[in-house]
Amino acid sequence: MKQILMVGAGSVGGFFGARLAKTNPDVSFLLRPKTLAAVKQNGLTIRSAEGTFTVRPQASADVRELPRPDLIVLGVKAYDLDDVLNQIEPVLTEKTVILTLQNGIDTEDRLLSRLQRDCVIGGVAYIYSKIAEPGVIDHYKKGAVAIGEFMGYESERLLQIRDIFSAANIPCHLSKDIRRSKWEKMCWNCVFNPITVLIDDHVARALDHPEMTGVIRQIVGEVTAISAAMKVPLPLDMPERVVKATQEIRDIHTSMYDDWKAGRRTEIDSLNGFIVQKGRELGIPTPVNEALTAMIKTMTEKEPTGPGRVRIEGAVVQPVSFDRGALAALPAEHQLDISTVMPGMQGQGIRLKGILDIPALAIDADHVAFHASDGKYSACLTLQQAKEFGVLVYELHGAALPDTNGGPFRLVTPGLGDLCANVKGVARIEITKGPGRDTRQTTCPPTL
Ligand SMILES: Nc1nc2c(c(=O)[nH]1)N[C@H]1C(S)=C(S)[C@@H](COP(=O)(O)O)O[C@H]1N2
Ligand SMILES: [Mo]
Repeated sequence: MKQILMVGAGSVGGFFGARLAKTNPDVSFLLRPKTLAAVKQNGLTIRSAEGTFTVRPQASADVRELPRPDLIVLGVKAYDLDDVLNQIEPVLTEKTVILTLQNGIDTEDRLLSRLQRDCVIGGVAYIYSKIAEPGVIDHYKKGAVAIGEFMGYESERLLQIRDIFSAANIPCHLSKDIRRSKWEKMCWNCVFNPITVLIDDHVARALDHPEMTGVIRQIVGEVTAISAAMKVPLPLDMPERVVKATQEIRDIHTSMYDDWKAGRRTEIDSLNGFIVQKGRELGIPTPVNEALTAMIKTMTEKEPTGPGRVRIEGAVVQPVSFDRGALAALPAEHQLDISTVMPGMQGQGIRLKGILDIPALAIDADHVAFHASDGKYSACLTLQQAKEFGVLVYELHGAALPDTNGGPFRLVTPGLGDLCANVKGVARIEITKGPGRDTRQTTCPPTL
């Protein structure tokens, strides 16, 4: 096993990969374009109390440009697995070994079922590190791995991987039951990842609150019920073990916390969400994990945006957004058959009164500006004019208003006379105090 390919240079892949590359010239990296550019320019840097260093390994966004690997180490998020498999497929041979270091339980099974070959070594990473910026990892605590064959024996290839890690001074424990090691870490992850996000604080804050003890017990109880049903029984005192293991890393946050703060997607679907999904399949109730999954997803998933939505923002207590379905669901009294104002057009509009009354407006808000999605065109009316005359057209012949007609949302103001405002492709409705932006020109007054 000579050539090693590290996939990803995040908090896990970056740290272990750099440590390996420091002493081993045969380590190369498969990276995403943004990270690749940073690593090509400045190398990959680990900042750590144990010593800061930079390596300049071979790296590419295309695996075919790198030496064909004997060992592939996956240090990417569980949700990137399918993507990564597509990328590495071209260089896989009968002998390539894949070591997985990601969180979650089903990575290895997904790999095996897709590749149909005994090529996977299970791994667990114990580390506390963060991406400071692309190509720069801050390392705070730990930095060890446990690896194991799923059948439990000490194979030749397992010992070779152990030697590779040992040569790089990375503590590498050989696990006789790697599935169990993964489930043990899963217990910890399912407790502290979501809780650190919900309390917006480090793990000790949760650990020290007396009422959390029961919650921790329930979360771990559900996780161990699932693991037992999946033939990995864990000890009865697992909740106490989780608490005990946390006492020595009291000050840390978690990867979910860091992902949330950095605006990245979290691994909730592979952690608590996985427990919930398996619980459904197996008929085992997992109410606490279900609540955590729902809350984390609601908190961390971005409000949907994009061409099919219009958002009311600015001087409002809380911005709101709508898609076509939400507009169609508003009360009939606000709906308008647009053939009544635009003869010959079979379509549907919503009176602005119906949507401007939904958000709580700032007390002294008095104007509203309608911005086109290209950011170039906008019209501003007083709130009163908008409520009296404004209509947002959102449907033509029962389908979304096409772009060619100024869709998906077009402001018209029938009856407003010379002041008429007409904006194609409205994406933002901005409530303002005093007149807002208006780019209309008098040389070609809008029609209607
Ligand atoms: N987003 C956007 N909306 C707009 C404009 C524009 O340039 N951008 N021009 C306005 C003017 S001056 C006219 S006459 C009408 C033209 O609409 P039409 O392209 O459907 O004929 O759109 C109005 N709304
Ligand atoms: Mo116009």
